[in-house]
Amino acid sequence: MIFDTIVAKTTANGMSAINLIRVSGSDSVAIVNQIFKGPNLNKQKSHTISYGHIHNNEEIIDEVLISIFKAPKSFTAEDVVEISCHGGNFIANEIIKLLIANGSRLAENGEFTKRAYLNKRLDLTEAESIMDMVNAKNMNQLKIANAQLRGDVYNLVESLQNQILEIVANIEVNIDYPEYDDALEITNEIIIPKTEELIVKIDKILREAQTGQIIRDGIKTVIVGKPNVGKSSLLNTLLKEDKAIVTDVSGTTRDLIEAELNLDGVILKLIDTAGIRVTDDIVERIGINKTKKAISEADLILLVLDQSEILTDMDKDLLSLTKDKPRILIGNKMDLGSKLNVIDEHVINISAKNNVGIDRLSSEVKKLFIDEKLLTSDYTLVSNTRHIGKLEEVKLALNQALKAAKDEMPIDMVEIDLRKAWTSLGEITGEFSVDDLISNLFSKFCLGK
Ligand SMILES: Nc1nc2c(ncn2[C@@H]2O[C@H](COP(=O)(O)OP(=O)(O)OP(=O)(O)O)[C@@H](O)[C@H]2O)c(=O)[nH]1
Ligand SMILES: [Mg+2]
Repeated sequence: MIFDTIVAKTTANGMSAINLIRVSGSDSVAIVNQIFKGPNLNKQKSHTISYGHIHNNEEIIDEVLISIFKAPKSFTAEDVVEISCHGGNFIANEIIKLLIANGSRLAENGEFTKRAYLNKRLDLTEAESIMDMVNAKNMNQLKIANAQLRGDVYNLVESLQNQILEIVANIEVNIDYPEYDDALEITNEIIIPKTEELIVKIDKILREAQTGQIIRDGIKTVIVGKPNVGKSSLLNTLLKEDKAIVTDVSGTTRDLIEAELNLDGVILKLIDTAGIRVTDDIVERIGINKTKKAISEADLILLVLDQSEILTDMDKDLLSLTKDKPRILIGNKMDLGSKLNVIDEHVINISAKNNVGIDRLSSEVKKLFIDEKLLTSDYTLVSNTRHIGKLEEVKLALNQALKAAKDEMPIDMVEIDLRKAWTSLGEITGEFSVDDLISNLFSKFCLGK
């Protein structure tokens, strides 16, 4: 595909030693050459670097290095020129202005990656993984992003698509070429076990995706409890910093306090909340409402109780408010004794103030959310919410195909649902056109000879 030539600064704004400006499109080399004093760029080979200066006909703007990547061996699969200039926004902006004046246009957000996709250099999952790589904050996140960039999700989806295609192709051949007796006559009896097998596979991928998603996006963890029980102290101890104000006055925390914690490669998105109680204070009441909303949106609740007191009505309310959520009960202030009366749920005893028992809490969180086997394996983890949503659609369509087959519906009715499953899979990678399906389909058979 031929597109116009686009330009953007690829490094972040602000002060730095170097900036990188990327130009992509069939005119990129010629455009840069017009504002470059140095070797003639039009004559340079691909994957070479040239030294020289960018000028505006009157002044030298900067001393630069120019890297040339000729199509298709470039990030976008088009001719790409990268200008390494000096840092600071002024120089980069001047160079970009010159590039625009000479025939390129400012790229939109993500447009280089979009071109890589449109030029079939990357599939959608690989394109999406680039953002995940940039955002990665630990090794596990990076591992997932790398696997996706390597094409692991693509391969997984393609293999599922092929299994469906085989059935669909066979059905089509049965219908269109009844005289072609080399092709297996597909019946509902054959479709049922094949579809069941696919559903089992997708279920497994979806189960593993939960871990993938947690590694990618973190666990939204809300610390709740009655006032003064030590919620903010727990936040601070977990973070190893004095993030939240701690006092012995009930109602110290009024607003939500958010922080991120890396727990051995698993991100906890921690939220400290206002202690819940009945109050006339308007600010505190708003805080308490926010706490309730945070509870409803949480992946995990850390419900803090006070070991030094017996269970109060407020504790009981909180126990019932959070009963349908994944939660961990924490008995804080264990240094002050254990008066907490029986709860028939496991309570982890800690002292937030004295940093005791925090390891036990960490391992409980991991036990609840992380399948250790998955963390250490190289298994492809589907982790992107969009991919998971599409896989749910695939599962639904396959279940409909299975039901139709079991109800002994005509085979072309079953095929409709199978095609739907195939298309939803294709939407994950961006390869879902019916034309592709048809040409794939017939390439599997040596028909028309
Ligand atoms: N003895 C003891 N005191 C603690 C412990 N953890 C917290 N405290 C004390 O309990 C008091 C309240 O602590 P906070 O962390 O502010 O409690 P909170 O739950 O955030 O309170 P609100 O924000 O008012 O809802 C402070 O005086 C802390 O020093 C502990 O493990 N042992
Ligand atoms: Mg607090």
